[in-house]
Amino acid sequence: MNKIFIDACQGKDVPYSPVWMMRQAGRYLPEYRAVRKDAGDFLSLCKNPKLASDVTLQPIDILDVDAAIMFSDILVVPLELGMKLDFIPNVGPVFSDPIKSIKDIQDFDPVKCANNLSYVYDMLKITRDRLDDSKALIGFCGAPWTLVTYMIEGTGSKTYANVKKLIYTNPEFIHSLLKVLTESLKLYLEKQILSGADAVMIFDSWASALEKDTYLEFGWKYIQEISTYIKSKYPHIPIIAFPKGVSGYLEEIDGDFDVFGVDWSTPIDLAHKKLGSKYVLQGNLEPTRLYSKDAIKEGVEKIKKVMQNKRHIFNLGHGILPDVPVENAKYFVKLVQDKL
Ligand code: 1CP
Repeated sequence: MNKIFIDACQGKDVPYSPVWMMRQAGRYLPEYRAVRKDAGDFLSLCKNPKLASDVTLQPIDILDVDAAIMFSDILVVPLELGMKLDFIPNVGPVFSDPIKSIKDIQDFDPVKCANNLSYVYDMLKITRDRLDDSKALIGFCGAPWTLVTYMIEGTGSKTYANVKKLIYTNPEFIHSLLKVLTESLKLYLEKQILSGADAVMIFDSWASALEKDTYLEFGWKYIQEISTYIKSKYPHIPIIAFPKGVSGYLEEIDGDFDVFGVDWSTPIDLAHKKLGSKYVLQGNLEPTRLYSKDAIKEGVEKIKKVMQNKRHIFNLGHGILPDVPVENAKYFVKLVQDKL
């Protein structure tokens, strides 16, 4: 059966722009909070294929979105390269032993890392079996640059001072780390595809932390390398790239991918003008609009006016926030699907 999401990724005509939300399986859903409690903690949930599959499917059952995104986190890759990771409630991810020098990465092995992530592949296999044929299953990874920020800063950062200091004082070291990650991510996405992912997305959430030329060299270049590898082997699998915060130089964004994820700070008409003929666009409702139905309606109409249901996938411009009313998330999905 045709999946409207995959058709849209491939630029085909579809009855409406398919819709899903970044972080759609998450804390705003009481059903998610219940399963996470059963699992014990966030990482145990990620490592439990059956429970991770259950939460992957929750937004399909509750919201009727057009695609499920596998439940996991971008940081399982550094975890399986051998770093110690904790998710601390109300704080977020913490690497207690962040990377400081080349000797900290000597034992990183991309093949071992990709093999260690078998719990993700098991979850994808179960989920693809359980998911209706009309719905797509999205796999994902974090981009090398965004992963490096966590691996060096140890946690989320406001200034990225440690990692940026290394970019300007020891660029070879940062490139060595980016290269190990790039090799790991190629194999990781490939194994996700072989386990049932119908499309894959690369999240570069902290692209905006770098100035343009530095981002192109330390960030975008590695996304291009991963996309080219995947496209050359799996040309039918759509790739979504989401470099967040690059609106000042959209015309320099180029690569072997199908869909460009537009973040909420990028005007959709600007993205449409600069990239709309080259890539299908995904996005970009401002996530806090989900607090108000009027704001949702106004935001959706603005986007529809520019995109005209062509070469477009509806999504938020970043992740859904934990205190958004489920009712409003449902309203957003139904409004886009013309099912109100
Ligand atoms: O308490 C909890 O239950 C943990 C909250 C949580 C959840 C639900 C985290 C911790 N990760 C996730 C799941 C997750 N993370 C998904 C699941 C699929 C879905 O979208 O439904 C995805 C795709 C991610 C990706 C992710 N993790 C990104 C990239 C996307 C983005 O939002 O920018 C990033 C930067 C992370 C790191 C991370 N993991 C968790 C948190 C709180 C964070 C961000 C911390 C920070 O702001 O630095």
